[in-house]
Amino acid sequence: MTVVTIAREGKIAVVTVDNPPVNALSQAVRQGLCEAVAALDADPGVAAVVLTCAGRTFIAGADVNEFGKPPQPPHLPDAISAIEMAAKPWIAAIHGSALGGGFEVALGCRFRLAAREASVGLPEVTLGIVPGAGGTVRTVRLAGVEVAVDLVTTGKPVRALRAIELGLIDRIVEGDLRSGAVTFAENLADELPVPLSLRAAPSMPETFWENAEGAIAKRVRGEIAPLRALACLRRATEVDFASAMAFERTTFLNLRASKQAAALRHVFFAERAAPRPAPLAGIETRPLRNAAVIGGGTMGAGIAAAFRDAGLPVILIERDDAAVERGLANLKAIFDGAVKRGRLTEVAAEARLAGVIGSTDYAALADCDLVIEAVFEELSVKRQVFDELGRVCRADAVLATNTSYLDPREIAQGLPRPGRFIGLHFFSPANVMKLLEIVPTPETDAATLATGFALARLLGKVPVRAGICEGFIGNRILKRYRAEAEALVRQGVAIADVDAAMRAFGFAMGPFEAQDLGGLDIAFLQREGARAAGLDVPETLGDILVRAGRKGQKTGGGWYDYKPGDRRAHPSQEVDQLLHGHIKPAAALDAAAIADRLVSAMAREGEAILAEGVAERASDIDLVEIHGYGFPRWRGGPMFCISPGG
Ligand code: T1G
Repeated sequence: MTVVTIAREGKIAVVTVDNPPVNALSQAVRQGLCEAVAALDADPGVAAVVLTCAGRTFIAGADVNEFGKPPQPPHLPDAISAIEMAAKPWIAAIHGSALGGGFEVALGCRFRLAAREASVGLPEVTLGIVPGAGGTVRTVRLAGVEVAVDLVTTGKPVRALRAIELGLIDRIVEGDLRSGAVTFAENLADELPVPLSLRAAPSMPETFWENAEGAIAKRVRGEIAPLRALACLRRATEVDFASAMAFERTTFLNLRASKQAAALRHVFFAERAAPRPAPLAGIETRPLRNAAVIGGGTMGAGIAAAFRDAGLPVILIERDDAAVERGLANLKAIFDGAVKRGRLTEVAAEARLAGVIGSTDYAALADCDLVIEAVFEELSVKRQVFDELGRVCRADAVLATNTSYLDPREIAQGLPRPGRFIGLHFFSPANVMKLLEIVPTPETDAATLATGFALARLLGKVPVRAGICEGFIGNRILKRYRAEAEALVRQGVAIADVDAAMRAFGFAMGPFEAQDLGGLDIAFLQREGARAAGLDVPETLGDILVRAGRKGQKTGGGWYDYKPGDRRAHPSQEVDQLLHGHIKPAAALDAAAIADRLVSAMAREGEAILAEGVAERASDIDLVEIHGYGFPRWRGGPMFCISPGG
């Protein structure tokens, strides 16, 4: 298949890249571009060249599938240099996303035009690398250092309207992009902009670089690429173009072979595989035009907010009017918070809330496509809800539970047409956390399961299918992680050392700090419930603390002490006294050994989960840990960590 074609519109040549699905810069595309430069330079009838792409997007970057292989010529920097130094000016016409190598190609063009909905970016750091074809060197020359630092070290793409403000593109084309670009090319001024490689680079004071480095180091918690990208940007302002390109390329090739890059590629492909499980290909999903949530507490309100963010009209059901008011107030607080953080305008927040109807009447659900309950984690309470839903909902409505610990089969017992029932386990805050554990029962039919995945795509969630066991995938591994952390403390390792080790590993918080934030009593009540049910559940160190009234930050103390109004954790003498006799004398263990011990324990539980078929593939477990439990993305997940490449 020819991936690069040339067409003529008068004296304008239109070069089209057509390499589905996202026009990645495979060897064939690079070859085709180089040949197009040579052919068009040699054609006296051509005055200028428009570069466009077929399909849904402009070039989305280098072909990530080629990363594990030795680079094949023509290399991208050379292809871009050929475009930049071509005798005829090239104009990039961008639709969809111009990302990574795709934006670097556009930087090699004399002009960058874009459709209004397009976006541009250099997301290489999200793959553990840096731009490898001039992204750092040309962007500082095009848009200045501050814009380049933000674009390259965060990896966040920029929408066209913002990109033009930042000087990253020259013009937004309304209407048909191709004809707009051809018209632009036909009317070029005689004097063309100087190619970026020939422009001087701006310089910045030492303090700028020191501050930038400090801010990035604080944000990335051990991730390498953003700081290496900053070093490339700095070099681009301090040496000539060729030397800066060489430095960038060396950095790129060096990082491409790194463990962090391998981990981030693993996550990249895992995230792309997750929303479309092969067994569900071709299965028709049920309609998702509206939804309802039973229960307006923290989880219910968060789920309703996620539905509203996706544009679904929502009915919120609560047991009485006062509870309905509280539920709506919880929702309002979520949207107000988004306004404060600049994520929503006031008008948008009002529209979000206006799309929610609060009610106590289950009859209002007669025409709902999907209903999810998020009521108290008590079997009898949940059963009552499904008795009502079974009575009022349509036969083809999807009925879901947000339970995190109960057995969905028991919740669905007695429900008419159980094929429409499924577990959809959201994570708090449900409108923010990306993970969605999808838990079918043996009765769940294929259409309902496929609809669960369709809902995840609609909400922008990362869906992972989980089998039924206590805690499904995520909470089961969490339980193992915490038990292993406690085992270290029993061995004499300091609580603060365990937390410090996991922060150094890349987590935002260690296991004990996280429990103090969430509350030690949640897991305690579960264990007490199991003990009351006659199960032999050993006493944990956490139980000792809860029995002493230490439930975490909310009681001023858990594993640590907290001063009123201050969330900083302070080692606690009372904890030392309470746990005295349960822990061995102090034992030193270095941070790497602690992290290795805890991550290995998570991975072993993951292996058991895989062996039992509770998870379908190891990468799903990694996605659960990364998108639900704060496992550092650049580590790839516990299963990746124990894999040969990890
Ligand atoms: N290479 C190879 N395959 C890619 C790809 C890429 N760069 N990007 C996407 N795909 C595949 C993906 O695996 C999936 O395949 C299909 O395309 C659709 O993707 C030198 C070295 C463009 C915004 O980081 O952000 O350039 O599962 O489901 O939601 O400096 O894909 O169907 O078989 O994500 O519409 C930098 C990565 C590379 C962009 C489209 N570029 N891609 O999102 O579709 S590094 C990136 C994306 C680089 C240079 C360096 C998104 C998208 P399958 P999708 P989407």
